[in-house]
Amino acid sequence: MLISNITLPALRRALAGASILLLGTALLPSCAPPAPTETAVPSEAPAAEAKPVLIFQAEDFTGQSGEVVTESSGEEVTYVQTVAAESWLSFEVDVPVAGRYRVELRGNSKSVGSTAWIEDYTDNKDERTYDITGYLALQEDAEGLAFAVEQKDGSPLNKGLHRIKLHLLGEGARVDWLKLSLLVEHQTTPQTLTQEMTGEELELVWSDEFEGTGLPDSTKWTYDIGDWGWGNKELQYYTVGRLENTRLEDGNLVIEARKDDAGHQWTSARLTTRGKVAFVYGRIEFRAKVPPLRGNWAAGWTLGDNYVDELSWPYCGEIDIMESVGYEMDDATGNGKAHASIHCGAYYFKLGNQPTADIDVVDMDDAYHTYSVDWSPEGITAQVDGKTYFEYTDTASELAWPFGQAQNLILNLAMGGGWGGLKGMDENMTNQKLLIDYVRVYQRQ
Ligand SMILES: [Ca+2]
Ligand SMILES: [Ca+2]
Repeated sequence: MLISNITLPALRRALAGASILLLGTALLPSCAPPAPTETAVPSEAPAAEAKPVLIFQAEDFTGQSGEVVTESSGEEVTYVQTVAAESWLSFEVDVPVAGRYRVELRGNSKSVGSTAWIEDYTDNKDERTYDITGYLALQEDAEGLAFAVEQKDGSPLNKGLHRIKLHLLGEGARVDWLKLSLLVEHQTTPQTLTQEMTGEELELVWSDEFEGTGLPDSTKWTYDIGDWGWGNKELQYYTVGRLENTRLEDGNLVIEARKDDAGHQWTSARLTTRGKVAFVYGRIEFRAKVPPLRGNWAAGWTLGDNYVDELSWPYCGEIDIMESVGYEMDDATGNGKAHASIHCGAYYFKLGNQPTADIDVVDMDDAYHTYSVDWSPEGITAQVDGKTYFEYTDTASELAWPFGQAQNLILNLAMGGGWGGLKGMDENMTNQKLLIDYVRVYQRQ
């Protein structure tokens, strides 16, 4: 559900008191961003007048690093210009509604190749760095002060106070304003299926066989939207309900990544059961063909239903049933590796100790293989074609075992990013397909 029942005046009242917060796109008629492409709009987008929109004038920053100067142009634009090659401006953002936001930045730079990115929760207790935009390019403009708006979609923001830093990389970066606008309100999940895992006999409790044509079953799946980088500086824009990126075909779910598509470097799709159904325990398995070529990152995994924004992770739990990166696959034979991992508060990358394992898989791209986890109150194991190669059994504490809580299933094909793009991108790669024959969830009685 979205906030279609909240009027602008009601929002203004709700937001009154935030000193540097203005509301309403009508404030900026001359610098509206280009109309979003059809793919950039979630199908359940609220009416424009109902969206919370937060605008921060750059000159209203609450903190800074590096030398910055506030200037005005002849067009009555007041902006901040950096002097050092690396600077940041900080702001306090009081987010009224949890959800996925569009981030827009109006600026330019004296130098070529300048970029900006936004760090969220700069005061977090874990000393983590939460990148919620990936790189926003600042267009070079040596003299003219022709400001341009760059945008990223889908940044996750929980309701409440966020201390953020706008990082500016490059000499002479200029910023007029920063705008956050709600794309999709955070969805809760109405149904949780809790599986018995006490016996040996498998009983099917939920599945999608991906029969038929058109878009996948909307009673089972929703979509994550955007190109905010997903915490990994990934390249793709995840579209919502767009057949080019997600469709049923020949008994499979096809997730297709497409290069130079719809105004984006890459488009692709990320399907989730969030908003439909979540799971506690079970044997979760899917049968798939996984694409080759350097630069892709295919995954079937779970994310805790408690996830709202990056601060939720890894405490909400994550179970990676199968991950594959294209650079590990032999393009000629399709022989590659499947990885299984879990992430939780006690074990994750920042601590350098996340439990993980991999196994060689023959002909991953042309032959179907079955990837599964067996998740019970005693632990989690992972299999390829029934062969167990990963085991996790630390259930001693909430930090080590958030897996008594509901998880959503996610299927996606990413491009680039910290792992997928570790060895660069195959320049000849254009379209990539992850084919999934079915997803099934069983209990054991
Ligand atoms: Ca300004
Ligand atoms: Ca099928």
